[in-house]
Amino acid sequence: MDTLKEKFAAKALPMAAEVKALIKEHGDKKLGEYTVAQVYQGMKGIIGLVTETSKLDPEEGIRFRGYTIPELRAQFPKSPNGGTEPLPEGVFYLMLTGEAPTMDDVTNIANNWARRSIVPKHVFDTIDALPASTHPMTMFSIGIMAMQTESVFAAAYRKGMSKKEYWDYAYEDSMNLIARLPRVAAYIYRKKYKNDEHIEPDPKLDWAANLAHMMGYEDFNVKRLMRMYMTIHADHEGGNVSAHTTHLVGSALSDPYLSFAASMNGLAGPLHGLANQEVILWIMHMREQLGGGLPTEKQIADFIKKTLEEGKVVPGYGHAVLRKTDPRFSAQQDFYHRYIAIDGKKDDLCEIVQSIYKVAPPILESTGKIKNPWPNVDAHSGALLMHFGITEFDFYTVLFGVSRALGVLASLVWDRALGHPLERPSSITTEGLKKKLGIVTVK
Ligand code: CMX
Repeated sequence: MDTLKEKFAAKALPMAAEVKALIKEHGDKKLGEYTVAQVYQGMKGIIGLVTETSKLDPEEGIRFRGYTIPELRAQFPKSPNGGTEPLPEGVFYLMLTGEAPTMDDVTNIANNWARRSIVPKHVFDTIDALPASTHPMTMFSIGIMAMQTESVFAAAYRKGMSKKEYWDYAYEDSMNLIARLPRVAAYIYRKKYKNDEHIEPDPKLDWAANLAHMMGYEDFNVKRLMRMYMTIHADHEGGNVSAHTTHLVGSALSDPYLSFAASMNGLAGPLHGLANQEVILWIMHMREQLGGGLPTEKQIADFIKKTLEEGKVVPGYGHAVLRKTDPRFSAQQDFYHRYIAIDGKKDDLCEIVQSIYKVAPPILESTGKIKNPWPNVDAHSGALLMHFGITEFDFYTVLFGVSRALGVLASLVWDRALGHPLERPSSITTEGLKKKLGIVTVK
């Protein structure tokens, strides 16, 4: 058993017994009540899931096992080669074990993933069989599905594994999958945009830097950005579409490949992860209409109003839970000011992002219906990637997806260790709901 797995078992197995006892003793107690609006409008605010890896506070933003993003960036192990951003290996360690990692822990995971990172040829062949015009997220999801042939969870289930072993095989699949995703993502990138010319992984590089390398970017700042990007997108508690989907599909004992591929289909929606490509498209559209250059704040305000009048959403703004500026947005702003906007240098697109941040919130607030007028993670990420020459914006959600694997797969291993059963909430018809509330409709 590898050391990370041993550590996980030492934490999770006693906790599984504790949770069982908790349900036995307190199972009848109420956690809250919910309203008709919550039932119709996406179950927002209903506590219906247990997720150990992170918790989202509406005012403060995400905490990974208690650590905020600024704390992760300041305190967590960094690349010994002059790194200034946390290594995502450490964030995974934190989410899986609940403990802050040492540099040794991070190095062990990096080596472990490097050993597991070989992607079978048929995965590339499957991606190659798709039309060139296929969206990168579709390629990514199909690539993950093609890799499902490798599932040790599915193979062990077929042989008749005991419930007690579920977490062990879920761990193995999750580690293999995380190790292989950068290779699959980079393959899609190079196939689609770089003449199908591929770059072999460099086993000496950490997970995020290797992704940048395989995509063809050796600039230290791109590797630095990739480490931060892979850290901040990793998890956002359990109810968001990608995390919830992994949990839901996994609850049917679908293996981690099936569960994660399903979650990526959710991430590919424009109200979730695809918003990072939509933000760039929206800004490009605005600049096109204005004939290029840097738009004034008035022009940005007019474009936002026009977007709203046309019944469209302003991408990168709003959130189902957050009610303040997303700290993931602030981390990216900080990255821009720390590493790009220095010595009098500026980046046009990043400057536009800053101007939108000044102008958009009061306009969105004035609609009276948008609950959160502040930017989310997607409002900034594309502009930083564009700055470093990664201009293929329809690929951006794939990067989000590689990162999201860290959180949702750590959670999936926990789900199996804690013995979470099949998820199956009840639904009601509108007629049934009216009857329950004694509402009589006069026709
Ligand atoms: N622009 C325009 N209208 C918006 C809006 C925005 N950025 N955010 C919310 N609204 C609208 C909703 O569409 C809804 O309108 P209707 O009543 O006409 O249906 C109303 O305001 C109330 O919505 P809400 O309760 O504030 O927000 P939801 O929890 O329903 O939705 C979200 C949250 C993120 C889907 C929404 O804010 C949105 O569409 N934002 C733009 C897309 C985006 O950036 N998504 C990325 C989120 C982060 C991520 O997952 O990656």
